[in-house]
Amino acid sequence: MKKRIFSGAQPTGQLHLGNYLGALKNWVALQNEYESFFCIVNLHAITLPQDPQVLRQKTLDLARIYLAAGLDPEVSTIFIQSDIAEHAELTWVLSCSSRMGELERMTQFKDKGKGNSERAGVGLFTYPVLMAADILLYQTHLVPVGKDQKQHLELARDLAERFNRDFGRTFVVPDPFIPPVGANILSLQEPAKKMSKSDENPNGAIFLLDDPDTITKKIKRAVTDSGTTVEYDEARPAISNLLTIYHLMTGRTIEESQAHFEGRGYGHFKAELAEAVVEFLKPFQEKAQSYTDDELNRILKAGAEKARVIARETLRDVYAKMGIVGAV
Ligand code: ATP
Ligand code: LTN
Repeated sequence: MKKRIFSGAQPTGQLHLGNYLGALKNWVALQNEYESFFCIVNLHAITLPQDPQVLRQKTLDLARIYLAAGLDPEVSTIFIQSDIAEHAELTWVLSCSSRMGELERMTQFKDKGKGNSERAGVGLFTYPVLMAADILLYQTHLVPVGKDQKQHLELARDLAERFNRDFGRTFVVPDPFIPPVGANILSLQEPAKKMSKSDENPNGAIFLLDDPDTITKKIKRAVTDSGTTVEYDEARPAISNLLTIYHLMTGRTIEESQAHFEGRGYGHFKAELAEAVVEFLKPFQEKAQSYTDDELNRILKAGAEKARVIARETLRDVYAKMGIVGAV
């Protein structure tokens, strides 16, 4: 039997190169080797306020991005989180065994709640429990994510182990898959932070659907460290980040890339990097335009039907083990 992978992204903002290089690229690379589930996590999206009209549109747009990135609906199960009610149900169960202290330690809650727990939404606080439910429902072995999700994955493992200890073996304990390169693409404007779709400054991120002009401008404006050589050096995060992107876009190793730019300045490097990103995104953008809403809805419906069978089976087992029985 193939092992399972599960991952997801939120239908908020626009997906950027960080999301692609840290997550989607690996989903595509792993999809054939594993039994694969990729979810559009719209219930996570509402942990911050969303415009209903926009959320509806972004949900379908994210399916477009998944397919354009190379997820194959014949191979992978692609679905919308809210189509499977079991995600919300298992969240309740797991929240009863989660501790306030362990959720308070989650750095994303501290960041997104802006350190003000008096005003932060409860959904933002329990967000990692919903994420654990997503993963554990499908008896997932491996979860390909970017580095920022590592702590959430540890919580999912702890909750699985706790439940297995208290009620007998029920959940597979999932492992994270965090790529050695690309798991933490940095903002082009503030290289101390990760590239993020919720960043107030849109110049910090290259969005997957940005046009060539915008991409070129953003790269030209990207901050660089003091120094002039195009070299990978942890003490120079800005240029190292750009070089990492170049490496991942072109397939040239970091060493080959350094050799290629030896004796040339930042200006030359940035022009070639912009060209590489534009070339890389062109076929992706063409593919993203090619799906009709009907096609997407058909794929998502078929995905939900497959996912539901497994989610039901897991939740039934959970309830049975806990003595939760209904009258019907
Ligand atoms: P953002 O901070 O950009 O709003 P998010 O983490 O809330 O992003 P999701 O769409 O849920 O956004 O993330 C999808 C995937 O992208 C996750 O696996 C996450 O770890 C990964 N990811 C997000 N930002 C980066 C980044 N800068 N570098 C690498 N991977 C990233
Ligand atoms: N929290 C994740 C998105 C997410 C996810 C998941 C990722 C929700 N459920 C399950 C992997 C597995 C984020 O990237 N912001």
